[in-house]
Amino acid sequence: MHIEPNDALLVVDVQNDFLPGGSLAVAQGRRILAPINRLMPRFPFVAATRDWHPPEHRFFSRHGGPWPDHCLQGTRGAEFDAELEREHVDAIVSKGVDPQTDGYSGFAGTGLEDDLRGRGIRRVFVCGLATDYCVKATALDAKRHGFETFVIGDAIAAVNLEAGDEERALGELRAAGIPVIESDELLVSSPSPR
Ligand code: VGL
Ligand code: ZN
Repeated sequence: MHIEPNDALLVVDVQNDFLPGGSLAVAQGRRILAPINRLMPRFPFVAATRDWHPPEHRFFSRHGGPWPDHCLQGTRGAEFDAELEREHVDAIVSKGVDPQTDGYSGFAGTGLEDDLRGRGIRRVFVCGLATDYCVKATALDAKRHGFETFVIGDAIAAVNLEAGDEERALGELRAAGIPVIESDELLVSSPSPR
């Protein structure tokens, strides 16, 4: 599968709090860094989302929600992982800013859809964290908005709050017409980096 001029890579929430040592760590999170760093320079457009919560966020457990405090605006936990090669990120999309809504999707309350349309993007490839929340929500929204959408299976990892969440999320994606591909399918057959 070739990477084409109207393709975008969406890198979801590769932030310290979602990686080992962070407040909402995804156990296998670091395995996604190498494939993401290989993919980014090959894509004509790369957007990185970041979870960017205010302290009063309703989804924090101290306000009755399911999550420990994470990705608080301006904190170290909200910074991108140091290994993520930032020079290949063209746009940063802050999400989860509204304290009343979960903010899982990179399209919720952001300018991402308009930005992609303005650039003539037709296909969207989603990678990052976490498979069962923000990757899933972002990919489902991309598809709903009419983009041909793929998820990159070796460049995502799940929280797995409940056993089986990862498999269920992948099943939902496939049922929505979103294929789960491997990074090598894109890397091996696509022409030179930009
Ligand atoms: C996420 C739980 C809460 C994610 C964000 O990035 O998948 N998960 N906030
Ligand atoms: Zn969050």
